[in-house]
This record gives sequence, C-alpha cells and structure tokens, in this order.
Amino acid sequence: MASRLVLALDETDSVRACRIAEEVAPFVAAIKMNYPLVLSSGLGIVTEISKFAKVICDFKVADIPNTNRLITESVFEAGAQGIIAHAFPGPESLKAIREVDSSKDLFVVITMSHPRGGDFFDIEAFCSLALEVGATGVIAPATRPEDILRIRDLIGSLKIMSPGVGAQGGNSKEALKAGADFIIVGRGIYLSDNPAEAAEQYSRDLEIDD
Ligand code: NUP
Repeated sequence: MASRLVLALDETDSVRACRIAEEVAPFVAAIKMNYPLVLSSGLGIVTEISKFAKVICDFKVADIPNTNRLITESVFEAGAQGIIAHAFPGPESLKAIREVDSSKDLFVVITMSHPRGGDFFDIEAFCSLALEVGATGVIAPATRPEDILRIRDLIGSLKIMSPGVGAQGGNSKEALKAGADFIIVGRGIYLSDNPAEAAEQYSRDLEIDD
C-alpha cells in the first residue's frame, strides 16, 4: 500500500541530505523540506531532492498576496509538488498561492505542534479558510490528537499531515486514529543510525491501522 509517511528532511549537510533522500524514497509518500536545508544548500536542493521523491516545501509562507505568489512560483519552478502556508494573512494571501498552479498541493497550517504552539491559532477560522481557498490539506499536530479530531470534523475530506511524532513526543497511531492521513517524521529518521531502516519501520507501523 502507499506510504503514509512524510520525511521532514531538516538535515543541513546537502550531501548527507541527498543520500538520505535516495535511501528513504521507497518508504515515503513525500519529502518535506524546510528552511534549514534550503538556506544551507540553496534552492537547487529542491530540484535535486525532487529526483528521488515528491517534495513539499515547508516555507510556512505568510505574506501579502504578491509576495506569496513570487515565493510559490520559485518553489514550483524548482520542482516542488507542494507548499505549506500560514492561514493568518487571510484568504487573499492563500488564494495567491493556489492560483500559481492549481495542480500543485497547498497545505495550510491550522495549529502548531510545540508546547503552547496553539495559543495564537484559531482552529475553526483557519479550517474554514482552508476550505474556502481550495487547499489540498492542512497541517495539524500529532502532539495534540484532540485537535486533529476537531480539525477532521471541520475540514471533511481535505488531507491532514501531522508533524510531532518521534522527537516531539507525538504518537503516530493516535494521530492516525484521530484522522490524520500522513505522519511527518524528521529527527526520528534523519538522525538515526540507519535512516532507511527507520523510515521503513515508521512506514510499516502506519500500515497497521489502515
Ligand atoms: O506544527 C508544526 N510542527 C512541526 O514540527 C508544523 C511544522 N511544519 N512542523 C515541522 O515538522 C518542523 O518545522 C519540522 O520540519 C518537522 C518536524 O520535525 P521533527 O520534530 O520530527 O524533527
């Protein structure tokens, strides 16, 4: 079956990052890249990693519509299949991303996984925004399955990707049970002695509840 695992590749050494991407590719649905790797290696790393797996750029885009559009164009031109954006700048900023290329994926952050990471996020309003702009899905914390449950109820069939498993203490099975479609794991895989083996194990664990 298709993997429900997304690797968060926050490794900052580009050679190591490419090696890990190639090794884990058979076990993941996508590789999520964030500022640490892109700032250390340049945007070309998105193109490199795209050779191994579908890439989602976790740039948490949060600007005026024109700037959001420019960022999104660069990311998609580099080869990314998806982008992650914040909801708080409102519908016009999210629509600007959507309009760049509707065949690509837009994920909207609903609330964050770290301690007190939800204090300034309006779950109901952000879920309704994700629906309004035609997002592919949302980001919701595996560290708070009760939030995933609530979000699943609010967004219907949109996809839920959940970070916070492993290093942040979240439990992948509870996140899936609450309604997550994909689990994001970073340090639990790329810092392990054998990232491919770790990815295979995480991916297999996620099959059990299917
Ligand atoms: O709420 C969020 N929490 C979170 O950890 C939203 C995110 N996008 N992330 C990202 O997921 C975070 O920036 C990192 O890239 C990844 C989790 O990595 P780790 O804690 O598994 O190492």
